[in-house]
Amino acid sequence: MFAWSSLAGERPAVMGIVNVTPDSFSDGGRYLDPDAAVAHGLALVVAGADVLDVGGESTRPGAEPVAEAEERRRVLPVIERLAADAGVPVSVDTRKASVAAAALVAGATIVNDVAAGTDPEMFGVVADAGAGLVVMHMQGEPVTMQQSPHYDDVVAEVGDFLLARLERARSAGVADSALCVDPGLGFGKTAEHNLTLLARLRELVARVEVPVLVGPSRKSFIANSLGDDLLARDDGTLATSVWAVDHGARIVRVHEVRPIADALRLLDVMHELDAAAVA
Ligand code: PMM
Repeated sequence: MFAWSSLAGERPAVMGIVNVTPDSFSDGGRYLDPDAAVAHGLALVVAGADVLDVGGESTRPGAEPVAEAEERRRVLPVIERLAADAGVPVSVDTRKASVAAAALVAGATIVNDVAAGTDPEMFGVVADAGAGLVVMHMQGEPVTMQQSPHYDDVVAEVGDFLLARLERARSAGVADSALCVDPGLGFGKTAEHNLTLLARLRELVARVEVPVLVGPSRKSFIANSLGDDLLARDDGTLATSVWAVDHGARIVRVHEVRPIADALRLLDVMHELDAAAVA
């Protein structure tokens, strides 16, 4: 039985991204070869990743869906080897219950579902395997989600959605300790919506009562504030990751693990000193 509390205990956890895709927006094509993907995953663990997230379908804005057989072909060999050798839990980033089921057999212990159980079999597959689950918010579909995202109150609406999907996951038999939610930065949201979700993250954390994961890594809302080059996107990823953890997030999903893991360790030390000074 996977439980999020087992990942890093009191410490926030870093989820390292292993995209086995030709077209992800920041690392598409780099790790399409299984050997390269496995080597990258192992390097992320050395850099401080507490969990690895392996995905075979890009969900960047405008991305076309990937056929099931192709998605399996991309992720299964990588998951099998990382589950055997990485020494940390492996998660599969998929919207398809059949891919999730095969990945769980191959050794994954978490399903990261950016479609939050839109596939009607998904939550049952997770429950049967005793796997962990990330339930993420998305408005629309990757192909069209950035065309004109609209919310009256983005924090309230994302929270309502996540609570409803959590209820469905529980009804399907997923244990409370296996549940985690994600506001879905960049998934059907303007730059302002993403920044508002981060600014008011504590409200979401207080409402959902399960660990919150955030994925700011290299997303365009960062470029919107800091300018569009990869270095600025990594700087912004660091700032938003530290902010998110300081405002209640338990897990951050990132491409460049070492600076984030280091920054979060330092943040922890400062919080301990702060608590000791107050006591
Ligand atoms: N972002 C991407 C893909 N999967 N999963 C979760 N839970 N949260 C995210 O923010 C998220 C995700 C975007 O693509 P990437 O893999 O290139 O970062």
